[in-house]
Amino acid sequence: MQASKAVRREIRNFVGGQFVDGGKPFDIFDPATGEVHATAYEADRAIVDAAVRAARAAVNGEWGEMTLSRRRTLLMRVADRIEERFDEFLEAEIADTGKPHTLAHHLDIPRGAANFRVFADAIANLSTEAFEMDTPDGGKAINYAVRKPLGVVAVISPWNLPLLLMTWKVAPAMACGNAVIVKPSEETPSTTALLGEVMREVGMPDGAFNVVHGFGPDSAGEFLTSHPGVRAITFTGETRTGSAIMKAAAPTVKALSFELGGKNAAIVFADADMDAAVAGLARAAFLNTGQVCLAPERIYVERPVFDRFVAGMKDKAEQLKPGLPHDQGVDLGPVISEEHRGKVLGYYALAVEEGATVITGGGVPKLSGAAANGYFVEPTIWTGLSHDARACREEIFGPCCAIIPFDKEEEAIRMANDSEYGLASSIWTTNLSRAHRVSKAMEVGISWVNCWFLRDLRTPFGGAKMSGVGREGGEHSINFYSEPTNICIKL
Ligand code: NAD
Ligand code: 6OD
Repeated sequence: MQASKAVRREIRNFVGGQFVDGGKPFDIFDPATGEVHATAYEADRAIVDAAVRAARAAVNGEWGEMTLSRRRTLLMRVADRIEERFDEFLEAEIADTGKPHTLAHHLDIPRGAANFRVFADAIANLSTEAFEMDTPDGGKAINYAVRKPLGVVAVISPWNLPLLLMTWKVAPAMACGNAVIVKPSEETPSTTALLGEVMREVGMPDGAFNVVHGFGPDSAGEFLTSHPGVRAITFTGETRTGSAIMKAAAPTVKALSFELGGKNAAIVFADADMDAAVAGLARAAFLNTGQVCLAPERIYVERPVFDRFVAGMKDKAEQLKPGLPHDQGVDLGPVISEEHRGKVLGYYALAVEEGATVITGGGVPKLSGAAANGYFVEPTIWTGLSHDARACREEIFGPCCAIIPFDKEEEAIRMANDSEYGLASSIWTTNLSRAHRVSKAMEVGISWVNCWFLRDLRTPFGGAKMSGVGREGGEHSINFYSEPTNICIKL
């Protein structure tokens, strides 16, 4: 599935182990150039219905009856095959997102493979509970639980880390024996389509993995999330989309796991290793052009080191080189779309209206050649914003951050927690007691200390408040994608 300028990639729905014809074509843009590089086909209700039927048949058929060891072997083969076709996945991800080659090479594609290995292992190594009990007649009974898949699981994924975030849900769902139907983001369908090819190549039973393409409301997303044949929805995306999905899922009472938006805070104490804090938080704020749900868009810095920290961040931001994904030294890609660039630039203007001092950036970089029409924005740093400004409260999802001084630990904690979101925080200090105390006080799902986005896939991952519902990772994923049946045997 090589992209080329002459031949546009065709991305069809994948149902019951086959790429099927049908659906309305729509364009997929390369954000680094603004050019159309592929055509995808929007699944209508009939295609979504067929996907649900195929998934149900898989659960009731070969896939549902398969031994755990065979299931694990197949999932390991999926991981192997992603690695064998590494360059194709890499180029597909780059074409859809415009992200730098080095980033996709080191993060997105390896994590796609790792997700399958981790959950193939997790499902084999988890026990279920057992209790021996006394019975009223003076005898005994034994209770034990067996895990069963939920059935048909819908996976709705976003555009920022397409393969990574989609496989983060698909792998545990399939490890538990569910059949999945993925609806990837309409902006980034290519690596999900490639995964369909991989599923066929490894001999995955038909219907265990399906893909429907399209949009959210009145399209494949809504048809899937409101479908009575779907038992569970696992979703990553914006909080307001999560809210719409929750409504669609309510009439048929589906299980839900939601990883939603964030407005993450970082706190830098004066005793922190300042070089490490600057390097770590510049990476956190600007990686993937700020389009990481965990990125700190608010950084609270203890006043004695404020100026030094701001100067360090400015330096790092100005060293970033925007450009085409394969160009030498490029480490800043575009944002995902013209529309998203408009939103980010709108916040750049708003921050100024709200009284920000622009330390660096604030606009669009001047690029030449093919990148001139790409959706680039400058990495941007603000000071002087009130913690209450909209630019400090609303998720922007671009390469930007506000840096705000504080004097007391309690003040930093209060400002960090003063948000409707609660996804992640990043605390920088060399004082171990403070690291623990402040991390524990954060109203978030994940708090990193002297690091950011350091992931052990066995740990709980998810958001507090409006950043999510539930936890995934390791046994937390297995617990969501399976349900125990208790068996009570009177002895
Ligand atoms: P989005 O919510 O716009 O879209 C996500 C997916 O939902 C897409 O596939 C989209 O087509 C689908 N969708 C949209 N409306 C729908 C509807 N009514 N019914 C069913 N499906 C629908 O999100 P996005 O713009 O793709 O991604 C960016 C957002 O995702 C940011 O808010 C970011 O914080 C969040 N995010 C969160 C995490 C996390 O782990 N918490 C991870 C990555 C991204
Ligand atoms: O690393 C992960 O498992 C994960 N879910 C990361 C989310 C990143 C958000 O953009």
